[in-house]
Amino acid sequence: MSKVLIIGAGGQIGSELTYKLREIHGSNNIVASDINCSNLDIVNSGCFEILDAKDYDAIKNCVEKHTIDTIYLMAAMLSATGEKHPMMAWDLNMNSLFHVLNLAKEGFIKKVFWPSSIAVFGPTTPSINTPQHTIMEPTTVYGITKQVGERWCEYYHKQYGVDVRSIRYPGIISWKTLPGGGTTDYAVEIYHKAILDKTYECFLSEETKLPMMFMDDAINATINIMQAPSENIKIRSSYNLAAISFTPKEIFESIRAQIPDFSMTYNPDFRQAIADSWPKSIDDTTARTDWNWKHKYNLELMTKEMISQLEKKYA
Ligand code: AKB
Repeated sequence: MSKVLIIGAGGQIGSELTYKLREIHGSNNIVASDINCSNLDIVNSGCFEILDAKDYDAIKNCVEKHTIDTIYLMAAMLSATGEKHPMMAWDLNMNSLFHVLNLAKEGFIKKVFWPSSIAVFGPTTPSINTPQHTIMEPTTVYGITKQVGERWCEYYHKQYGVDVRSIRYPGIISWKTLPGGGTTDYAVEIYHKAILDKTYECFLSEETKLPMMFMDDAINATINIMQAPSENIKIRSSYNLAAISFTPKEIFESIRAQIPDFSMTYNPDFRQAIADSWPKSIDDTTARTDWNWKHKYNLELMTKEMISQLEKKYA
């Protein structure tokens, strides 16, 4: 039985991955970790360790203590926060990746999942149906760390046989844990505000189309790529992954179909330039062919699920 360490288990995707992997493999086989964690569900529903993703020795000790063979490295500084703290973003995003890749190279662990992002693309990338292989000139620090990280993942696979697997996540929408510091965060905040205040001021302009995905699809993709036979994983940098693309106006309209008195205003800030540099839609044919990726949620289904879950949460 595989023993898994999740680094960054308190975050938006890390927390849901922890719940799902504990459900599949049993709580005893999943060690959740984070630098701090206010999510008591994660801390109390199985083994939890305080762990700084920048500290190689601390990760190695944790791997040895729990005889870990697989790491999901979910800790990262996202696009908007990264622009405010460029060197901290570089330090966290790159060093954590090197630590985990080196543990695999040195034989301490067998398998690694590391998320990349649509942020690897930039203003010179074809923005509609962005291909798997294309121009990549990211303009954010976060995007640069993800692009460089992809190159290192491929290098460690080719040179040292490291079994590392990766997905370029679009914006992820979920109701359990809030995202922090991303450009796509508006598409989560909007649902909370629609229910709590019936009004939302959006930090992107109304026609800014971005690739997005509901959390359940993102978690399925993550688990599926990790379960796929190694020979099916032909791309060892990172796979394009797509589900839905929409603008702030379109998500607003999908919410208003269910909450008729919801209103929205637009006040774009520095995150507009980041969003403008990213693709509007992604071609993920390679992931669909290589490891059978399929998404389930469209905008309407996702909005129904978000509103129904948040209405229960805030009742
Ligand atoms: C962000 O907005 O920075 C992230 C991402 C697209 O990787 N959600």
